Amino acid sequence: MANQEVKVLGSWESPFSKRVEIALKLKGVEYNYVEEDLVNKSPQLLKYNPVHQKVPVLLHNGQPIVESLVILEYIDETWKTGPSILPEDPHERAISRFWANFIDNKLLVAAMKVFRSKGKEQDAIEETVELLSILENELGDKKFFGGESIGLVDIVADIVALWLDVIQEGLGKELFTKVTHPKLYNWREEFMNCSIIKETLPPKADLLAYFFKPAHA
Ligand SMILES: N[C@@H](CCC(=O)N[C@@H](CS)C(=O)NCC(=O)O)C(=O)O
Repeated sequence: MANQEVKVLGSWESPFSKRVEIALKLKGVEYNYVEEDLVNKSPQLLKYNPVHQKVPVLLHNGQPIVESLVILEYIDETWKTGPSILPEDPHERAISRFWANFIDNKLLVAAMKVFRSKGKEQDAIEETVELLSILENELGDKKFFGGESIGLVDIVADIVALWLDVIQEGLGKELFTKVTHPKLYNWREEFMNCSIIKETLPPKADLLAYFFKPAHA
């Protein structure tokens, strides 16, 4: 596509923003990145995402698309270069969407309860561990949720690979380890070792410092 302008309004510590950057890089799409200050949101962010006022926002030739899962599908449908993010088969596509929603609407909700209670809500810890086991079961013996290559569920699970690890380390509470969730653990190693993932996700130490600084902790 010639003469196209692609811009991402994002935040360095946001797993949702990082999903969009990973997808654009997988597709080989060049983009301009604008770091948003979420404490002092820019007029641009409020204009382009008036409903949620959140990052990420993808601007494609000036047209805004918001909500990371919606953006990932838009990217896959718009740029046919590079690997497909969703499978071709309608049933497999539906299954991928189901697990992407499971991560955001079940797993993340439970993990946020753990984070907000500073690890004190034992029920939330147990629920998170159980939901991770369900996700591990879905992964089975595959290298990635997408099979041999990274797909929608892998990208959405960036939050599991890095942010959940930050939560467990920051709180000193085990959520998933090599012993409790061996397949998910191996998946994380494979995922974090991909060059695009390495160059896109922030260092764990920076996230630990950010999420466990006195204002948050
Ligand atoms: N469901 C949204 C979640 C996006 C989200 O929560 N973004 C956070 C950063 S991690 C944000 O912009 N927060 C600003 C706020 O809540 O005011 C998505 O998938 O894009």
